[in-house]
Amino acid sequence: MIDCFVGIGSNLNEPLTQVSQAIDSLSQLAHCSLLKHSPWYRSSPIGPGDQEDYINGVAHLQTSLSAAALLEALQVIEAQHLRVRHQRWGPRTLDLDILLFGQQVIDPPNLTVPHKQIFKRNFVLQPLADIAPGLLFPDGSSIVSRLHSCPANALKKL
Ligand code: A4P
Ligand code: MG
Repeated sequence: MIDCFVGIGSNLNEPLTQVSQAIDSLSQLAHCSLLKHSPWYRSSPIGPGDQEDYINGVAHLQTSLSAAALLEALQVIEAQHLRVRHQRWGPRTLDLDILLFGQQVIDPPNLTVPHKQIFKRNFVLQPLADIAPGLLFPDGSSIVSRLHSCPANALKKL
């Protein structure tokens, strides 16, 4: 089993309901066990134009799936939440990103792990630190040092 962290975000159609339902869906994923999830945070949007605030959090799973199979399973859950992709970094009902997949480094095109924006986003690093305070990234850096050097973006624990 591989320890995996999944970033959860929503800023459309009752985001708190979306992210809570996402936890239910993650807890039922085949070949995965959901170990825990972080508290929820309200965060200012990073991306184009006039968007609502996001609700963000992180889930810790153990899985026997490959990273590619897990991505497919997460995209099925996104689709169940009627996610429509219009615009990069645009508003969304549900975004599920693979933040970390064990200590694996996975290169593009289809999947980049660790997630390419992870170190710039406190709405990812803070909930990750809440549930995995001793975490080390594949490059040997710690969650504590990464959070310390992350740009501050408005973030409120719910
Ligand atoms: N993909 C590559 N790596 C991954 C990965 N590690 N996890 C590919 C998941 N998917 C990954 O993703 C496009 C493609 O990225 C997928 O088909 C997959 O093959 P997408 O979710 O359709 O597109 P996107 O989310 O619009 O683009 P991107 O660059 O993934 O955006 P992010 O990084 O997900 O950011 N502001 C706040 N406050 N909170 C947020 O949660 N989220 C975003 C989206 C922007 N601003 C935000 C937030
Ligand atoms: Mg995404």
